[in-house]
Amino acid sequence: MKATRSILIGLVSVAAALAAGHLVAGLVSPLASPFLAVGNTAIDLTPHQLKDFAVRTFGENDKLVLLGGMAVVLALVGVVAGLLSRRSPWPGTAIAGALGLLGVAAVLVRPTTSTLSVIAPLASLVVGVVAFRWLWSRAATKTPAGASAEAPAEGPGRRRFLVSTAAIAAGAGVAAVGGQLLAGRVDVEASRRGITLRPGTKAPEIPVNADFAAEGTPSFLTPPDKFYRVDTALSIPRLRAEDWRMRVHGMVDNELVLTYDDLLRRPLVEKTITLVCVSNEVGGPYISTTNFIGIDLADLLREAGVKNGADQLATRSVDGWTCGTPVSSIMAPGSNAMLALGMNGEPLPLERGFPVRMVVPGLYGYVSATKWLVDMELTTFDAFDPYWAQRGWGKKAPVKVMSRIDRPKSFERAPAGKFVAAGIAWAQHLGIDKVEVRVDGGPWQQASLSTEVNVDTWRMWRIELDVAPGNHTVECRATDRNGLTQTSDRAAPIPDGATGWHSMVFTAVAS
Ligand SMILES: Nc1nc2c(c(=O)[nH]1)N[C@H]1C(S)=C(S)[C@@H](COP(=O)(O)O)O[C@H]1N2
Ligand SMILES: [Mo]
Repeated sequence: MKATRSILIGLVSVAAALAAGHLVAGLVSPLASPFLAVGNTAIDLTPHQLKDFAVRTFGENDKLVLLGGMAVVLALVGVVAGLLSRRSPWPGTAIAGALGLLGVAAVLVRPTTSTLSVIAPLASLVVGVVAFRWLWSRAATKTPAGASAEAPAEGPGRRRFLVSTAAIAAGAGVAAVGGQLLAGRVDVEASRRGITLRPGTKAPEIPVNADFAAEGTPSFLTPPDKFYRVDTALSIPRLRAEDWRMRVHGMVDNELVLTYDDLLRRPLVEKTITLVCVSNEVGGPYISTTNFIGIDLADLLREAGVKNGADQLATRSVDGWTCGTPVSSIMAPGSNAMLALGMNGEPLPLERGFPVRMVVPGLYGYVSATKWLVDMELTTFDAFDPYWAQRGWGKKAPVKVMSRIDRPKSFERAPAGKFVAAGIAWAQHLGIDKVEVRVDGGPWQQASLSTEVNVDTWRMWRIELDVAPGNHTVECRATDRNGLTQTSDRAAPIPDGATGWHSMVFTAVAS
């Protein structure tokens, strides 16, 4: 068989297999799509250094890059399967079967698998093998022993082969689009649009001097499109508020099952809170602030009645991500821990965890901020390791006191003389006492701080420096309300947050 023909068979069969699985998944459960399941499993198996690299390099596009890369690899497998099958259909059949089994395995290991989910990768397996065999038989004509298995280059055989291939390719296209439409048929946007949140207590107005945005700091409240995003979800879960249920169970006196309406009947409060990710290197970008709207989480747990000894609240998202939060951090007076339904005056955007997420000030996001939250189990730290703990990160991770320089920018060139440096600092849940800055290892000078909004948010600093022409290094360090000054010891983000002083090199130019 001609190489072009065998390659075409391989490619079209892979496409048909993927599309069939995607279509069936659209019917039974979107997360059962073998393509997405393999991608999600790849994310879970990726070492964190590679994950960090992917996020740093591709930013919010990291997941698109992963899906694109998978598509390229699958296409290559299709090409190889085709080329190996020029004389006999068996190598390609075996490869199609193996790919199918990989899809089945990926769906089976997903935490969201139901019995029904397995139908989707099974459909891929069957369609992949059958499409391959059928196209192969159309391309090859029965020839007397000894002659090569080759359809005539021209004539009805060739036409028949091309028509069959085109039909399968078109069918794959329709199935893929159909699967996508079916997966999106849950009209979560309409569900979200139908909700109005009216908090009984509003967050206080942000004072004008809460940031030094004119001098290079971020604005106090982060605009929605600038808010950092970190999660393992390859496709954003689509869960309607009407369908949302959450069970509070485990070591409790009264098991609860809550609906979204149950939450709306409770007092809604609005609070200004900063969210910060443990993956930040010193000076990193994953920190943002918003007004969250939600209900008091400690009240809810009191209603469930936390049994003695339950020290961990294990939470799970609809796509199977898990998180463990110290019960004591939630129950402490003034913890401000909440089940958030909204931010920025609106219901949560889908990528922020619609319909319900958790927020606990003072703890990094991976141990507190479960998005697409659907399950709460009171347990112990001994009994359960959540997602990131299983991957070597700390089980407990209070936010460390930290400061960052936003101006000067790295290797900025600025006129010599008066220069205003500015940045942010945070000691969440305690508050910032002071920020100090030094130039070229000189004496520490105290920066001015912005008006404090509350101890659960970041605080901005600025300082006027006088710089001679030449290269300079600026460093900063923050001190929290307990008098603890940020250590200069450098630590990596893993296991429980980076430490060290942020520094910036810039050039002052004689004017
Ligand atoms: N379901 C789910 N929730 C999650 C995560 C996740 O991967 N899945 N990541 C957590 C991490 S590591 C952080 S830092 C915050 C980030 O929230 P954001 O994306 O809204 O900024 O969400 C947390 N909640
Ligand atoms: Mo994070």
